[in-house]
Amino acid sequence: MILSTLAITEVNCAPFQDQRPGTAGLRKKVSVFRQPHYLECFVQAIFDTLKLPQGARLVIGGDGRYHNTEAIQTIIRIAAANGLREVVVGQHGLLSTPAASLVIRKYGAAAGFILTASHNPGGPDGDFGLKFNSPTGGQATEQVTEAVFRASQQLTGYRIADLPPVDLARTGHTRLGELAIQVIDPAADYTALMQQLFDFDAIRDWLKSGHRVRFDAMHAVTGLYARRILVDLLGCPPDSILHGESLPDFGGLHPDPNPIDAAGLVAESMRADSADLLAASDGDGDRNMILGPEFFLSPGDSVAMMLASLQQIPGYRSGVPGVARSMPTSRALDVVAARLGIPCYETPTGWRFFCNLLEAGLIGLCGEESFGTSSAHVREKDGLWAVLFWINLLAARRCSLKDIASQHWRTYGRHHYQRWDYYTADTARANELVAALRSALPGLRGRQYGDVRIESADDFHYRDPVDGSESAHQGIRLVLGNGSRIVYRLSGTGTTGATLRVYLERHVHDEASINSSGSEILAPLGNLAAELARIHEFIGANAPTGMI
Ligand code: G16
Repeated sequence: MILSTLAITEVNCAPFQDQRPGTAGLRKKVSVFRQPHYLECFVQAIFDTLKLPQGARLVIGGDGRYHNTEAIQTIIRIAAANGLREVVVGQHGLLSTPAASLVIRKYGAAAGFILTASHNPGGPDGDFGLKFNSPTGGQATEQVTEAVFRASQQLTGYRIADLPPVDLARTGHTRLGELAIQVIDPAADYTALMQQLFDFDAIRDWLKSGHRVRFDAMHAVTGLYARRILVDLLGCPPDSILHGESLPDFGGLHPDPNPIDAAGLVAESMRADSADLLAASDGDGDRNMILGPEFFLSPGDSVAMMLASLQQIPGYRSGVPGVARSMPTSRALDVVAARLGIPCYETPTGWRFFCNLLEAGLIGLCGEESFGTSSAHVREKDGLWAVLFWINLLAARRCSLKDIASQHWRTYGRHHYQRWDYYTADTARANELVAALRSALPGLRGRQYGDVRIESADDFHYRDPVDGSESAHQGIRLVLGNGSRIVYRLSGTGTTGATLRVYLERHVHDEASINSSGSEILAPLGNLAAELARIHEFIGANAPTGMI
């Protein structure tokens, strides 16, 4: 159908008051996003804020969750009504978050819309989400997302073009009047980049010599990427991929790659016939969990060990100028960076805080406790990239994951690490708990608990070294004298209630402590953390609702 001009309708409606983006975009129940005008208003608030040039190019893709394709059609119509003239969209509406970041950069887009609620459950009763990225491929900054929120509160309506649905099933170029649409293969650019970064020949040889990989795509977006890379190019048998079909409700799974939600994979890793590397990714493909036979690699260790091993990976042989981790992430990375004599930046939780550092060339590797790791190859965290890094490293080192970790700990000491989560439906009480803890900070400094002294207690405040922007109240941290640390913050990704996250860490050096279980080493610290924050008193919890 050829349209000569776009017919645009101005729709008047009342603003929504709950469109403040969280840690990574706006996440709500599907039913909230499906309310009349809800998505439209949020998208209009983004365009009002970004003020993109007329004729600009937009990238759109999502993790395939329920409501993905309908929302894409709506966004295309609003984009057209707001002057955009080129849209690049993944086939079937799919783009993993890291692939979207790459495509935004490669196609010189003015912005990207990524439709995902990440690891949150999908389906009609699940969650939906939308985040928008800048031309760098990185997530919008906190300043921009706050400006969008303010715009959303003042909105009086939105503009929408009268367009027929775009055929997302076939790749290629089409035009709808003045709007040019390109439907792309979601995996092509990403696969080509992975071939440049990693030694595919060495991996193929390693696999041919009998080593095995098992990848759980959790019925989310990475199935198609994993098939293309692991099966088609590297020669893994097709049954190496578990839950490979992308489904709108993720097959009822909770697509969160952690030992609780990917318990099946953990069980496989404990079997005598375990694969050499087992891994999982999340809804939108930006998270990763890495396991070996009878071995779980904690995310903080993973990024530290990557830094220590860069020389083994073709794309990283020239090293990195610096590294970064989010504040609650284990300080294992700091220890390796110090040994290498490069800076290690500490940022607030949220991948967007790494983006300025990456863009300015200050860092080349970064990671988070929440199963996120990546490098300067894109501006998002990247699940499959991390999996390929580890496969490449195993192929280069020709030893087990456990052996690599043991050697690392003998060299740098081990950071035992756990996160204890406390969910409550009562958000107000969770906020009161944090406020009370914040006011107690001055009194906590210097206090002695048994043989441990609280050396410092503060509320993390970040000043971006690139643009000087400030972010306050980014988590409460207590640094203790025996190499321990406790961090508290409220999750920014949930859609109901509140989750208090308590991050526990202890750096140990002696052989016996290195080989002890994290639970044993960290239990006293977790109990002290609960006591100091008066968790039972505020939210009635006697024990964490989840431990990772
Ligand atoms: C998002 C951000 C991550 C962040 C995580 C924290 O992850 O992209 O950078 O570490 O949230 O989650 P919470 O606020 O719940 O602790 P994702 O994978 O959900 O986009």
